[in-house]
Amino acid sequence: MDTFKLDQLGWSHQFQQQLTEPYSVTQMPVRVIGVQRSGWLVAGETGETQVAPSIPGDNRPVTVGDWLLMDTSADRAVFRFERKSLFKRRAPGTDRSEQLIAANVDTLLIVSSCNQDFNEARIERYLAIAHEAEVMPVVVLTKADTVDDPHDFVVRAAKLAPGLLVEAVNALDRDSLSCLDAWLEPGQTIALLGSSGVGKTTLTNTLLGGSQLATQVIREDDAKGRHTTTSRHMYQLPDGAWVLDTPGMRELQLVDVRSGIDDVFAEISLLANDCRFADCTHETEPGCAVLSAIANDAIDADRVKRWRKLTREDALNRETVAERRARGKATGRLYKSILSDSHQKKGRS
Ligand SMILES: Nc1nc2c(ncn2[C@@H]2O[C@H](COP(=O)(O)OP(=O)(O)OP(=O)(O)O)[C@@H](O)[C@H]2O)c(=O)[nH]1
Ligand SMILES: [Mg+2]
Ligand SMILES: [Zn+2]
Repeated sequence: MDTFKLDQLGWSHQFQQQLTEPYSVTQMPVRVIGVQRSGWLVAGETGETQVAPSIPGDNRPVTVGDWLLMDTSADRAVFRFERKSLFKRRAPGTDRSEQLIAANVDTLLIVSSCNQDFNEARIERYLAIAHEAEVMPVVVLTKADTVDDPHDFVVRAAKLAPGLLVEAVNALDRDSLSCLDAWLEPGQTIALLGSSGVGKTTLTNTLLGGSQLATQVIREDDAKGRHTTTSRHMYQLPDGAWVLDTPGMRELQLVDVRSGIDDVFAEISLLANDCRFADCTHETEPGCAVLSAIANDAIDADRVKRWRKLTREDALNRETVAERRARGKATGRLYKSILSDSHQKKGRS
């Protein structure tokens, strides 16, 4: 079994300094490299092992990429280290809880492709998450080999955040991925996020170098006979970096990313400071700096629409369930009073 030096796993002073005393001989920092229902797959100086998915006295969720302190005598995790970075989203469905995607990532590869999957609004969502987590984003446009000229896609993507790096690649060809080598230093962790079918696993396999793909990558055939990733897992590349492959996300609802959104849409959010009203919605208000910039063609009206949508969504998703219920009730009462009011008016007329 492979054993790891901690620095190869991404250990750094940020984690080290969280230890207030030297850990005992039975304690060992480990990194969560896979999350399954049955347990956490962790890697450390003695190799890979599976541990029970819980920490006594700490029921906060753990995600792939997390650092844990393990008690080897009891074979269980006893402490989770504070994270360097965290990606999360609002879970789809009715419970709308927060769902952790990955922790302690150094570089986020936002994977999209040079075809119908390419979607500015979707890339902006991932960018907001990266900016909020203060993780360097790189947009990787796959399937560049399937179009005559990927240049148009690259130009469109590069406009989506100030200074954004965009690379067009063929995920099946290692040479075309050499543009990513700068992010693949030993101990670095890169995560791949993007819709299903864009090529995240293909890219991972190509970086891993052919032979390992059959055994390392957990795949399942979906209904269309397509391979689709069903769990999150980190893989160590031959050069010592870690790649975190994730299942494609159908829906990426943002939560707590207000400052991330402001960074991604900097040209708009900075303008908004000049609006006459502090609570300007940039829709009809007089003295709105955003509306006048649109009128002068200084900013892109479509991008403003997407910015408004994300800002609203973030605010809504930030509400706790209790707040949502309270608002639901209040809205219900409001509707009732409006209805009874209008009945009364009708009654009078
Ligand atoms: N020609 C070409 N095909 C690609 C490229 N990237 C991915 N593919 C193909 O696209 C299909 C889907 O790729 P996957 O790597 O499984 O996509 P994924 O993002 O992992 O999808 P999920 O696991 O469902 O999220 C496969 O048939 C790949 O061979 C590329 O750059 N060029
Ligand atoms: Mg996959
Ligand atoms: Zn305004």
